[in-house]
Amino acid sequence: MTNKTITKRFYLTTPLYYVNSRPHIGHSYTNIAADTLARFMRLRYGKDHVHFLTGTDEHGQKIDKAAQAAGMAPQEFVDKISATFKDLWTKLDISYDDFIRTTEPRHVKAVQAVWKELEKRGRVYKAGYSGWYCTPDETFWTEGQVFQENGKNLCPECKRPVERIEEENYFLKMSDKQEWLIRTIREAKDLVILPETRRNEVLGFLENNVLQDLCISRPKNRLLWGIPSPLSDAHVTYVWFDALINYISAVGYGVDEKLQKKWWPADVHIIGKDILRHHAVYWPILLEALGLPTPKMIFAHGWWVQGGEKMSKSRGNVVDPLEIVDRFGVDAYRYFLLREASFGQDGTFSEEAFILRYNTDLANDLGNLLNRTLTMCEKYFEGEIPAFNPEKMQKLSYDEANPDEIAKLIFKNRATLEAMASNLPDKILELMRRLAFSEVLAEVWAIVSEANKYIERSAPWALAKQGKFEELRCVINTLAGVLKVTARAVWPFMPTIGKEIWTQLGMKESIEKNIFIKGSVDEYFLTGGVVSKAAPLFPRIESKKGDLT
Ligand code: ME8
Repeated sequence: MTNKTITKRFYLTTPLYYVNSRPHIGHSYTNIAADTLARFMRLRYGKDHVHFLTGTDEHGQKIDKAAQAAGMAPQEFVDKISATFKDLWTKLDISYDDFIRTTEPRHVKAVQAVWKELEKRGRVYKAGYSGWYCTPDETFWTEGQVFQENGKNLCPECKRPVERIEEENYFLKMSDKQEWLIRTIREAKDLVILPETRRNEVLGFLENNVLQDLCISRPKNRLLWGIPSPLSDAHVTYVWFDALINYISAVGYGVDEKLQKKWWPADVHIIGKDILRHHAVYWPILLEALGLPTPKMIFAHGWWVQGGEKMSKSRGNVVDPLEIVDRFGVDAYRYFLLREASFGQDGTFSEEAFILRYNTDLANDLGNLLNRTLTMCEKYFEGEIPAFNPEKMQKLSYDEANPDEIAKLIFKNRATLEAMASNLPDKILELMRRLAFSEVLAEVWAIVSEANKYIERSAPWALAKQGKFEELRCVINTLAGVLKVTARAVWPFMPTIGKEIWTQLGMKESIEKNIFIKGSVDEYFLTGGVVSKAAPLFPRIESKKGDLT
């Protein structure tokens, strides 16, 4: 999404989540971020020009084992868990365009077509494999990569025990593409990796290691739960090789060339930093081997941690999104995740931090601004936002015979707020190019808090008492203007709340309209309109320690 990569269509993806257990905060974080970006891009390019893909990763040893532990057949098990992801996305307002499951026939066909294409291009071969396998990460490791502790061999990534494997497998050639990949990542033209630290991490890995060829199969006598290899009756596909292909199988690889051309290459793969290497090393090389372009951007965000450790089901330190949503609402949850941690950095989840943000940013700053504005419309202007005439106010403020210092100040502060609002769309655009969600929200809140200060400084209740109605009009119209821009700016982050503010302000047109056109928000600072009665958006919450975890 650098200037160069902006086109009139936008394809974004999330990882496909393993269905060995129910979704937790971490999974919801990636999908909320992707959803926000998708909504934002739809405002700019139009609904039909954005394709937002998510889904579930359903093969492999880990899922096979989980199904066995649950006493269920794998297919029955994955159907059940995949549905819990879908349900959560509905609950969290995730507006995906497509949900792909790796057990679907369209995916299976594409994976087999990829195998055949690679064989045709001479990129795969069969050989004996001996090494280590980490089931929780579904990752192969060499002798030198695992480490020992208390007589056990452990995975270098997740520090859990690995198992010894000796078997015949298929491999994808990697090392001859290493130089090409280093060059491509360095140039950052066709493939941008963000944040910068992650890009450096990948380059460091590529520059200090000779790439091993990637094992892409598992023998059927060890594992049946996989996509059959079209080259061998005795093998199924290695789960990571199968999973990565979803990004092209969902847009018609091997069956619909026109559709594939429409969407591929993806504009951004949003992932967590745990799966950076698979996406930034194996995936581009696989695509290059197929003769396809690489994704334009890979953004690897940070982790939600608890007690200093990554939140994950196997570590038993996860927070259930549904529990928080039931208590505090979907939009507060979406807001917290995207505001609390800068996208790319780790974040610490705690109930205290959640409640603090809720009460401060949502209840006090935004909720009160709306409440005070609507109440004043009700009290002083019979439930209407007063329309505003700049000329009258100009005259009043600068009347030389009778200078009105208060009017002057109110008019000047209005101009500051108007300028902030009118610059906001450009600022947001710039920040969204780097997926800087938290910084976007900080910009919006800067204007919200300036508007709250405007109320204090202008003391509208005193203006009313003194009969200064032109000034009062100016203040209230300005506040409503700020709120209209705020509603639109926060809508991709908080779709329900954005809409709620918008309709309470009496706005009739759809909120889903492009505000990223110069001058498109200026009219909000002139027009009036009938508002609804104030109803609190975010009732304050009293902290009850230790409830969430
Ligand atoms: O890796 N904090 O699936 P997965 C932030 N199937 N994000 C987190 C997180 C945390 N504590 N925990 C998980 C897989 N995530 C493969 C992917 S893609 C072709 C195949 C999020 O179920 C984050 O996006 O383990 C991370 O990359 C993803 O969930 C891993 O999900």
